[in-house]
Amino acid sequence: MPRCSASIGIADFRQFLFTCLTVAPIINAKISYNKIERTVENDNIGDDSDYDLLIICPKKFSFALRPLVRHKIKHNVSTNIVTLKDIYSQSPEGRDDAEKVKLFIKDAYDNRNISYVLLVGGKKSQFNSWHCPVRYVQMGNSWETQILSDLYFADIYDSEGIFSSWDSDDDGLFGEWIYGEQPDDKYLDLYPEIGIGRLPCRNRLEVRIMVRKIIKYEKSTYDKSWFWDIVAIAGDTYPECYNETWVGNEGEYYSDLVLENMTDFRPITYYTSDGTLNGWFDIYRAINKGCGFLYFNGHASPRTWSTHFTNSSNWTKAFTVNHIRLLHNRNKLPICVVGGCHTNQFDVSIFKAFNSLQRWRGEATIECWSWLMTRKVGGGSIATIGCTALGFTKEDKVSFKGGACILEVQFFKQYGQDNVDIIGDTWANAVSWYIDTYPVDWNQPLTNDSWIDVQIVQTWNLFGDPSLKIGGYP
Ligand SMILES: [Ca+2]
Ligand SMILES: [Ca+2]
Ligand SMILES: [Ca+2]
Repeated sequence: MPRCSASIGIADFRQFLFTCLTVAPIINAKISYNKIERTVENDNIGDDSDYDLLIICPKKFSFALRPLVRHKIKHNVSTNIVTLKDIYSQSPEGRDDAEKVKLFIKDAYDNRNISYVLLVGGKKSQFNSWHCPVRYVQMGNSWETQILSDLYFADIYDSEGIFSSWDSDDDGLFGEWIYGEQPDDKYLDLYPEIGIGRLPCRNRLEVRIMVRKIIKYEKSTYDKSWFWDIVAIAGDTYPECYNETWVGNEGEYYSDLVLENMTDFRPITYYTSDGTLNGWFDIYRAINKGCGFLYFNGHASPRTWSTHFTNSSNWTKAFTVNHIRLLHNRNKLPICVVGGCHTNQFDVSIFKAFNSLQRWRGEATIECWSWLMTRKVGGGSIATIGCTALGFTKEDKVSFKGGACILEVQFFKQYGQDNVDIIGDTWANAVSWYIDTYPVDWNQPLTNDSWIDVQIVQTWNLFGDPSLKIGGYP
């Protein structure tokens, strides 16, 4: 049972009305901008210079990103913005826009030695087209036929040094592997060569919000006392009353592992087992106090997160997009890692309210849970990592080993124990560790364990700047 909670929470239609009525006033009331300088600097790197961070965006967003470029350069992260129009003219051999982008990233990796790529662009408003290309992989199962994967853009080469197209049968469909069958596309490398993050912005306003948040975070977070707090929110993810092998409070078990790896931090737990987690209000209060890290382990949909009380079919009161809109932790912004399905499913749309199944699944929302958390004005997070699709755990595997939870724990180990403090590296190292530890058998005859391991890394998306210095600059 993947960690999905589509049926929980407040009625979607109520949310539709709520968002229509409130989202615009909230934005207007709380944001104020420094006037953007009209002097356009030449941000572009010389013809043969190396650089660290490649920002890919449509032309309409490039001006709003210039303050971020200047900030990055000031902190010795050499940065280059390239517009999609330029990419399409320079990588015409790609079979579709996403492959053109990936080939351009490959070229920048080969010739400019880049370490990070930031994709800026999500859906065009609520419509079914994109500001910046996405890759859907065809990992079909009974819930969803295809899933969004930004790992595609980061896995440039396979182990033989050959371009990793994720389309081994060359039919223009990528990462094809229907659950329960043999894969059509085999031997995807999956190891990222670079750190990748996306800001799925739908308009210039969201670009400006994120540029402002990132600059402020990197400039003002260093050595602040609130940064040294880590908040973990969990319960009994899989109640034993449903299955006798689901012993104990799984969410709390993995949260404890996370906290053990964050030895320099003050642990703050909200657990159902000790009565500290009952519902959204506990979470709302905890986030508003400000913390450096925020970890959820439970069940979710694109618009809600919840978990179970110990060995109970009852849910905690869901923490939904409506509650995120009310957060006011201001500049005390955590790195947020979410255990649960679909929180990073950024192809949601309010128009999905017309489809009862999509509405039930929580896809009828203006923006997904994790993107709202990240782009929230006046609070929320600075970066959010979670699943774009179903988030499978060891409970879904015949081997009863691995799963998304242990990948999440590894992210915290990479930072807390191994001091990997650029978030794109922390993300990439965790993904690589997972594939090392649970190697994919592309010819697995009997179980779907390898299918699950592939999906786990493919869906694990970072919303945020991959070159973000966790904890800010001194
Ligand atoms: Ca294919
Ligand atoms: Ca690779
Ligand atoms: Ca359990």
